[in-house]
Amino acid sequence: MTEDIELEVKKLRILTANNVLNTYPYLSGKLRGVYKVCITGNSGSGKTTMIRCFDPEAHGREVPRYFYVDYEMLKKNPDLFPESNTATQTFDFTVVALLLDGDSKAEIIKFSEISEEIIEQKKVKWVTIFYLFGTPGQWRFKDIRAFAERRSDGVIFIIDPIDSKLKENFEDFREQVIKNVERKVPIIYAINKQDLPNVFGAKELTAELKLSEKELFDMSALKCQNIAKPIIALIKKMQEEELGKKK
Ligand SMILES: Nc1nc2c(ncn2[C@@H]2O[C@H](COP(=O)(O)OP(=O)(O)O)[C@@H](O)[C@H]2O)c(=O)[nH]1
Ligand SMILES: [Mg+2]
Repeated sequence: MTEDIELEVKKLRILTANNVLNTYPYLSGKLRGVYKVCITGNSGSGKTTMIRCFDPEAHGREVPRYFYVDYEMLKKNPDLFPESNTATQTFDFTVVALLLDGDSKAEIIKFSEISEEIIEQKKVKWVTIFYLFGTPGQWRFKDIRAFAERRSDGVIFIIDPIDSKLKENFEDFREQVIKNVERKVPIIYAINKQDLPNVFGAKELTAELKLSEKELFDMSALKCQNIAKPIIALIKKMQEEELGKKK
């Protein structure tokens, strides 16, 4: 079963890469793959905020975070729920490209901004394209989340350090993600909200969450700080596994 899925996914990625090369022939010899990556994690962890750093227009449909909302009251008190008034109902989506130059300097840009001039100007050697799916984190939208996570090639898992049930939520949620992806793929974890004072970071949570240093990163989606690092680490892991260095 998993083998069939693996083959089907590979076939689809090859077809997509060929389509990309037909449309952007100047990427020939530089394209390192076209992947589906999902950015997932519990509701309120910062998925939408992170994706907007790459593409401000990438967001899906946002709905009131709570069922029973008095809109009049909310209008008068916009900070009533300081942790955010809305939650993602569908999913956030954008296409980005990771550019690597000859010195392995990495940069992520919106794919729609790519051009032959940029590739030349930046002396780009390798281009990796990602379809980024930001999932809805709320339980009531779990079926839409399953769709957004389905058959991803890699996962960025965002952790909210101010979640009072962090460990429990982390384990439950991860179990669902692995099930939804339908096959074993690399996962990189990012502890968000590092701009806040006195929150746990990767240093404190590595052992607690039974992860290794290499798969856990600190970031602040709000300030768009360190958001490329987890993605670059994910690519590296995906490509290493593809080349069969690790199983
Ligand atoms: N302080 C801080 N707040 C953040 C950060 N990232 C997201 N938030 C806030 O957390 C709330 C939920 O963010 P959102 O991106 O909607 O989370 P999602 O449910 O995972 O998509 C919003 O009020 C964001 O402004 C961050 O890095 N630092
Ligand atoms: Mg969201």
